[in-house]
Amino acid sequence: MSQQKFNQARFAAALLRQRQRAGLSLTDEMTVRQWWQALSGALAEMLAAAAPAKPAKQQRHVNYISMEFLIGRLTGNTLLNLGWYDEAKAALAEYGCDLSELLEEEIDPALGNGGLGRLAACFLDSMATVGQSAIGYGLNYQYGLFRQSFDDGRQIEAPDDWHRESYPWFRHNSALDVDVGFGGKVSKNDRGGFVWQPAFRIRGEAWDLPVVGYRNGVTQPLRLWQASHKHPFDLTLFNEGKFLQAEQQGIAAAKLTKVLYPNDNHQEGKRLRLMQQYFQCACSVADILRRHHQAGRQLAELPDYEVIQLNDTHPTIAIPEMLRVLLDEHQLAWEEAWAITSKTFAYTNHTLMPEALERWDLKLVRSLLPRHVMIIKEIDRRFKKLVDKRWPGEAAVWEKLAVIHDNQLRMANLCVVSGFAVNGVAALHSALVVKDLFPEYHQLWPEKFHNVTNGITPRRWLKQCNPPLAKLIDESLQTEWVNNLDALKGLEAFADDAAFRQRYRQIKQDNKVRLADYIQRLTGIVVNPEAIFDVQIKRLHEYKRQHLGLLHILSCYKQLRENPKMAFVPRVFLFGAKAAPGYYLAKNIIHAINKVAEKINNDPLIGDRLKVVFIPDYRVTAAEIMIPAADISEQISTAGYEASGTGNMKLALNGALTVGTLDGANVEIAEQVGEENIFIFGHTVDEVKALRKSGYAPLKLRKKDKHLNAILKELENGFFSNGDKQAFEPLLDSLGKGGDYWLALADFASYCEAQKRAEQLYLDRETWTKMTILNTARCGMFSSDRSIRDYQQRIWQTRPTGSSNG
Ligand code: 26Q
Repeated sequence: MSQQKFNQARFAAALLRQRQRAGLSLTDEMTVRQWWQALSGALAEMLAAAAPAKPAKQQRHVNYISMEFLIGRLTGNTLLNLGWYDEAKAALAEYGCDLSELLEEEIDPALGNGGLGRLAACFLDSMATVGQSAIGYGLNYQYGLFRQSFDDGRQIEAPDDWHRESYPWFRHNSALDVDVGFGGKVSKNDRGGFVWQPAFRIRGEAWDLPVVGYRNGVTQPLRLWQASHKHPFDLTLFNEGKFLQAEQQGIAAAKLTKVLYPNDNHQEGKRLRLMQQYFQCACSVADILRRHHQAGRQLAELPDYEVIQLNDTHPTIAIPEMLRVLLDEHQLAWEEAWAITSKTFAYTNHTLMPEALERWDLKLVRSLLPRHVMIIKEIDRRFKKLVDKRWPGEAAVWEKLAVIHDNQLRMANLCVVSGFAVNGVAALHSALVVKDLFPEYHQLWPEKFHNVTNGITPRRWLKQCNPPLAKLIDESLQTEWVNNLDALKGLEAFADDAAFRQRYRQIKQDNKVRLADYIQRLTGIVVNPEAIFDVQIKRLHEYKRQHLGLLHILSCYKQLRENPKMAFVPRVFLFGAKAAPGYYLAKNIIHAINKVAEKINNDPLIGDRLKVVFIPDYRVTAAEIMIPAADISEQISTAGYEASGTGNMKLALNGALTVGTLDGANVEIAEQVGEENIFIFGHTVDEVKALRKSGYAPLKLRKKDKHLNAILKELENGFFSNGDKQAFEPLLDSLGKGGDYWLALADFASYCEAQKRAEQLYLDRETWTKMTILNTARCGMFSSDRSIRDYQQRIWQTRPTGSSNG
């Protein structure tokens, strides 16, 4: 398909309709926000009228199920992908409206926690762009990820009511409503089959957002399910005079999609979360089968036409749900139902951390989903036969591989056993998935395991967030690169061109000034745009080691105080991070960074040589301002724990140099940009394992290293906390008697050394600029278009034959 042309007359008519619907006939009385509403509503209307894309021949349709889609602002991005930006700008100017001002009105739909949710959004953009027919299935939370503010440096959470009721991009299609059962019991029917009689039902409403491909005429849906009740109001109760109770069933049902759980890489076995998972899966499976039937196809053909990609284990329950529908509603035999299911599902793993691997209490699952537990037991029973044959008499192997163990349901195991493909999200991570997480499964089914290295959409993460750099690339390459990111290779030749370097450097500088303004408006802190902008933006987690960053800052500060005349390249350390509200230690780290920042920023002896800024409420929109302005990208997780990372890719693409460990996709970034254009430090995965095995003792290390000891002392003795010696106790304990599990102290010296190297190089402006240009030029492989093509080749387009089990 080709690009849809902007039709001025249709646009004007749609805009007028939107305004009339909102009762806004007088344009000069409209607020900027109302203009944003009208514009977005008009565009949504025009897109809804467009014909849906048909899958290319021989292409399986992708159903991407994810509990999170961190889409960010939609209006500007959609205009950019449509190629209508300039036309819309001109059309609005006639009403005296400034498009960019209007786009700032959009609130960020924060329907995700971090990397996994943002990846899902990048993938939707890329699937539409490369012509992969797809639908995203998620949940329409009323409250997205909490809003963050600080009180005396401590994180405060507030609900994120993003006003989904009036979000102009939504289209509710009531023809797609689904009813989802919960609880109740299972009985037998007269044909010997099982019948589930749920105790109650909740209605799922389909709320669609359009996903627009880059200038190719493709629009496909992100379908977000929203819970409601069939009869939100009980008229019998109302007529009996029980006015309050009459509304209860509606309120109870709507609770289900009230709020996104704010945990990242940590599972909590909450009943409501499980209900969310099942609700989403049941709605999505019903929708997939509805489309399949509507197309006049047979059930047995399902895997020929559809693939269901599970974004981590959160939607695993879709597997037994598919089996239940096939067995109980379509009366298929187990073998038939299993053959279909096990050729349809594929699973992406995003973490190796034990606390993030989902396990559910079997009793809890049974109380909500009695029939599903029966089905899972049958899967497990049949699978056990296979394991017994392969490892006769080895109880320990079965203990590891069983889907149900110790009255717990292990979601990852269920995915591996029931799906036709499993993939990790970076080369190193995928290798560890095989080696450390699923070695026996790999022996059973080596062909199931794949790597697909993550990617990011260059539409949002370069063209939209960094227009001056995009323009420079346009002018230099004279070719469309944003949907062919390998073309950036052509920039290598310009790295030796002094005039080009000057322009590239100036763009970075302008972006830094823009960020400095933003910081001042937001926090009142004045930063020096000539300083190195050192950026660590990601969820707050011990394994990501924001506290290692903090130790380095403390080290710089101490050295500067002891030796005020020392040669020191001015630095601004920027953080953006939310901690899960129940993650006590993570919140203590935020507090520590903020208190240290306060002291340093107000120290007259330091001036603007050192500043520390913790940007509150980090989210997609903040990332879009910070990333283009970064000089240094902090990717300093303990090796083996960051599955991939995607911020690392966004920053490198925008010309920040990485200071990082050999973890996740950093390894591949180093390969691409070259060892000489990145600052690698710290223990490797194997060294981490060896160090722990040999009995790592952080307290000994601290004793030996006087400087390290001194900076930790200053955290202990109240120097940064108005004399409060307990303020950072949780953090200090974790680094001391807690054993420093994440090896912050073990990597400290090598980290400081890498920082020193970076700093020295920064002084050599021409070399530094050259390195940053080479980073941009060599990041082509991190386009999510490439990731999607890898999924197509390695996973989605294969025709799995035969079932793997039972
Ligand atoms: C699970 C159960 C109950 C409640 C919450 C959760 C939950 C929610 C979110 C568990 C994990 C997450 C998010 C994980 C995540 O974002 N992982 C990141 O995924 C990125 C995309 O692949 C990687 O780049 C990151 O390395 C990885 O940490």
